[in-house]
Amino acid sequence: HLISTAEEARRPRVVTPFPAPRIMDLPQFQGEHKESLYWGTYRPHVYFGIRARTPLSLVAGLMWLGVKDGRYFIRHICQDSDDLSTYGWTSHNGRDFGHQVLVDQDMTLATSFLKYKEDDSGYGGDWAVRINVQNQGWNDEMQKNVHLFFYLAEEDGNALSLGGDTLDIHENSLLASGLRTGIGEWQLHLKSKADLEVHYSGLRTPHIHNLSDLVQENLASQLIRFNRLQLPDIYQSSSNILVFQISGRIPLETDIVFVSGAGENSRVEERISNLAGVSLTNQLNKKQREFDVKFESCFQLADKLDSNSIHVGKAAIANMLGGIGYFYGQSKISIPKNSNVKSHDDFLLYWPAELYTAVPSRPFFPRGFLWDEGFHQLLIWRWDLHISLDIVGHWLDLINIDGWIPREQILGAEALSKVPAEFVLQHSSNGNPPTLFLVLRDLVNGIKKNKFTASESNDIISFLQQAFVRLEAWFQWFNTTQLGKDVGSYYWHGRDNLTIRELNPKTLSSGLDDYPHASHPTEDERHLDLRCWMLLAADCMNSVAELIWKENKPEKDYSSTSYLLSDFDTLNQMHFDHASGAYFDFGNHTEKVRLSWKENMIGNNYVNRELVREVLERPELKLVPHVGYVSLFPFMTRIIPSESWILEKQLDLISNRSILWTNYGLRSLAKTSSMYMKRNTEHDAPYWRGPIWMNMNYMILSSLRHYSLENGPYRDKARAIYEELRDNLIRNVVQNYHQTGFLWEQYDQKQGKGKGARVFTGWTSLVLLIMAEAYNEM
Ligand code: 6A9
Repeated sequence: HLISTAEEARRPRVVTPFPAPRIMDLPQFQGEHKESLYWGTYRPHVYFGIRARTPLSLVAGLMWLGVKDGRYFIRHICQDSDDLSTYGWTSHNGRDFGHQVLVDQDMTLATSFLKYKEDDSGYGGDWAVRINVQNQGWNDEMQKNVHLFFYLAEEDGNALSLGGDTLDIHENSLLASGLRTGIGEWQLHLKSKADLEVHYSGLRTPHIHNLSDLVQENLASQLIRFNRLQLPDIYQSSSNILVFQISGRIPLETDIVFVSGAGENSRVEERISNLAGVSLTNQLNKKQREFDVKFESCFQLADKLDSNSIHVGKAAIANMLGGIGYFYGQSKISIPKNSNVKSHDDFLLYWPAELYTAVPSRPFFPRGFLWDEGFHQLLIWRWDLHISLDIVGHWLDLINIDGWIPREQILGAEALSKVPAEFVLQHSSNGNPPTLFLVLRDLVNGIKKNKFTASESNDIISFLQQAFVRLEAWFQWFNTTQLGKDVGSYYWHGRDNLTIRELNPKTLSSGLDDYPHASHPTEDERHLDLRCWMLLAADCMNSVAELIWKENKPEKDYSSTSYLLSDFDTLNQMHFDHASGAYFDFGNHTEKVRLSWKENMIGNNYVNRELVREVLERPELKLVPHVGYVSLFPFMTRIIPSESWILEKQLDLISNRSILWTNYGLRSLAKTSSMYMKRNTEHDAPYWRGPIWMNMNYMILSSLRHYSLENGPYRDKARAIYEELRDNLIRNVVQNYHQTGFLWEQYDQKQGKGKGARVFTGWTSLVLLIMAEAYNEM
């Protein structure tokens, strides 16, 4: 995997891997660890899907026919427009068990997943899926039957064999079989007590990302020709896709069992019956109890919270783990400016890469996002350290020779099919907050405080030793490309300084998209959030170095950077505004901007009208007076000494209802800001200009908790605010969940209503850590 020198010479730097041993090649990620994570529900973009953590896998998935207003619809890929009233994992352990409930109109489907390895099993073991369908007071004849479609598809094109020409599952439960390198012979069986009809369709195509269309076309042509809603029972020669239509009357339950290593004398019959019927019920029940016990031992909520909240807490961790995906493919990278790269396309391809990662939202953003992932891991490491290390390792292996990691990972055709063209290309000038350091800092502190077993500590240390050069490169990337003019100043590079259509040019790389920085991007800017992220990074590098190198600390010294960035006086000189008691960005700025309609004419002919920005005053270099999440970064980073009057000022800003405080959490931008709830363009509604976001509230809450435990004059004040903010956040998310069936991307600051993407089970799930009062320690 290390590329040869000749190849390196031809390869543009931006798509050249960082030249160091991969983290995923560490022994801790091989052997039993790797095998134990082979099969899983790693296809978060579909309602239910299974694949292996290998580039070209045998994949499985479920579709069903939903009925709405007397019409049928294929349900398969998580789509908001399907309008399910709720869906998501109610339990999932990230490894061998999960239970999901989906409500589609009057129909409730439950999908359970169980994995089991026996001595006779092939690599990765066997698995079972239980599908249970219930109706809640249906009234329509059509709804008494349900049509499920369970499919298998070979991404590498291998042919799949059909169990028999006519599928009578009461005679013979075998649906399909095949052969795969690694796992040997395998078989798929259907076991059910219900009276089911099974039909099939075998297809051959390399494109498996539009399976819903294939099934829909198949069904439609049958409906037209024979007036029946049933797959044609046709098997194209060497089909690599098999779809089984399982139809029956509701209520209905069916088990689907996959056994690998299914050669002779491998006790296939016995293994299948162990994974179906009563025996499966027993195993699922046992796993469910284990999940509940582990949940309590990890988060200890039983004495703290009511059952409504605990229910949401469970959904949070279950969806975080159940949302973990495995992706494989090549990112598309825009050709860097000032490079002499020649390419036929307008992009370059990153090297083919695997990514095992959690995702922010199954229907909206079912792929990896760099800074989201750091927040996800704050939950995951507390549940399963080795899953977390595996995920962070995959991300750090994506670093290129310049120390850059693409922010959004769109790997493979399935992932690509979910992204509008204009968002696909990744720009190598753009960063994204290095939140993975939040996780690493937790792990280092956890070792210091003996939170881990000896073998876990060893794994973390060897991980960090292998990761260190990559982390250095990552740090260096920020510390060179994102530098500001003054010593110790940084700004997010790449803001558009030519645009006339934005009220305030966006800063997508910061992760806070439209949160207002200076009105006129220049090199004089100093961004408070990035400065604080750099402090976190330097501080973390320093403690990692101390932990893993002991006396032999390498030459590069992070303590001086960390010292410089945590210096209170310097911070105040560069960013503190005495008049308001707030911390601000610095830059070329005016408050006097507005959007107004401009009519475009050619001669006397009206062409169109557009919203453009008017600047009514010459911008000047000064502090940029927006109070909001960015101004709280020094507070979040705990640079402010606990006895300083400035701490009291921060507490006042936080708790002031006319500024940041609401009954549902803290606003992203103060009510008093000139950009508060302002649209950025005709089409861009306010996003980080008012609504409440959980990731930032979690960070602020962590610091409130910190100051409530430190000695100092404002300790009690911090405590009171902490308790109230925590209550507000939990109450509102729990209430929204019970009202709407979902966790949301953000919450509206006026009524607390969920906004943006639903089924946003990424950082909104941090509400569980807030329930558990599990925060980052420094
Ligand atoms: C748009 C449209 C189906 C925006 O949670 C992921 C990111 C965050 O990292 C970022 O901080 N979200 C936040 O401001 C969502 C980003 C979606 C961008 C891609 C594609 C697809 O529509």
